[in-house]
Amino acid sequence: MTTTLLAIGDLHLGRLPGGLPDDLADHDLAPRDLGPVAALERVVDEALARGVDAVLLAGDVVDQDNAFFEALGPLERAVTRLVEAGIAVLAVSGNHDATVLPRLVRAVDGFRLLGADGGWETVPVGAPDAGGLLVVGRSFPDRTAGPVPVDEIARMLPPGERPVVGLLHADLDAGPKSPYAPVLRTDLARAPVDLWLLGPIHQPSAGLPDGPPGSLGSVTPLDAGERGARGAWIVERDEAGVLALSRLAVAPLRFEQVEVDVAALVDGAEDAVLAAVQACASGLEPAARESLRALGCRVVVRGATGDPARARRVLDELQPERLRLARDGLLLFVESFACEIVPAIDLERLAAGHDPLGVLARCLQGLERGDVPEALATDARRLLEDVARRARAAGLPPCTFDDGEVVARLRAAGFSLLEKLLASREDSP
Ligand SMILES: [Mn+2]
Repeated sequence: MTTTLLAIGDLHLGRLPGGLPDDLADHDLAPRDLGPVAALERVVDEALARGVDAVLLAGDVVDQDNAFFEALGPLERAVTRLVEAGIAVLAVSGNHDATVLPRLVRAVDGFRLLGADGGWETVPVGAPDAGGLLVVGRSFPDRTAGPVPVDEIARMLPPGERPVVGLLHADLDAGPKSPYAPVLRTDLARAPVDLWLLGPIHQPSAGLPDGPPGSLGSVTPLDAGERGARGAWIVERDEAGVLALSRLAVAPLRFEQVEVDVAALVDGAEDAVLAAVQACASGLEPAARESLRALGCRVVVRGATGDPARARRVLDELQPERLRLARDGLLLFVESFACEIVPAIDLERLAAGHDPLGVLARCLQGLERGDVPEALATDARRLLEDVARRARAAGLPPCTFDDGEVVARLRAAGFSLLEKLLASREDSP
């Protein structure tokens, strides 16, 4: 006998995904078909098809505490189908659903919340001592929660050799003052738990049971910034009691980033963009492709050209509603463009000069090599974060900048300045 679990991270029922084209209806799709409700249906289909022993939900099942009614119908349907098939449904609440999830658990038969009072609670799954395992979890007692009492797990676990799976929504590696259940990964790794299934980080990072505790990630992307594979996870306990974790495709939507060379763009913009999007879709693993109904691509146009202004014009003139492909029930669309076109300039020659152009050219050469002066990177990051803060205050979606993004923006700004300096030099008598 062995035991199989299907686990999901942040689902956020009640939210519709952002970054979708507004002509979805022309392709017989609605935002709801591409969001958490559709992903949950797929989770149930997979759980039934695989005959798993339990479905585990790691918090933020519901987007907001006022989304009771949006969440009730889909959760009731899902839990009823699972429970009728003899599959246990175990959840912990997160910061988003700390008060609504206990109400939903009371309203839906067979739905079980672990550690509703903030204490650890254990549930055996499968036959004890015959291929089963133990799930230990703890919910957010309220919208905020103090540090996770990891040490208590060792004290309350019953003695036995079954593997232990931990289910938790917590602020990973945050300082002790975080109001969202802060916990250190190193402390989680030391606990007598063989595998942690964690929310709320939407970027999935779950890995091998022996590796550092990682996040399950969002089940399906909630905005265009959530790129790459999302989905559910399968936990299998083998005869020897060893746990293995693998991905399970359930997301109806995926966002990716593709690149188009500026030369191809100038030759035939629409064809070049659609070819890149199509190649992205073809490159997906068949298993990842199977649950998908839409794939949205951010198209980055990159490369050097003698006439950057013309290339930018070509890009501006593209009509997004024409950039769609529908193939075998999968809609491919362009979500946004990023322009990283640079002028074809002999940087080496300019860098030999001692004028401002030379200084700028040397700086750009450094950026190309990945050699970024610390002070420049710090200043750029501070400015970008300031812009992001103001955008957030204006109601725009949050954005973050990794090191690569900071360098890309510095590079774009540098080339744009270089272009202007060159143009002004040509203009001067
Ligand atoms: Mn979340």
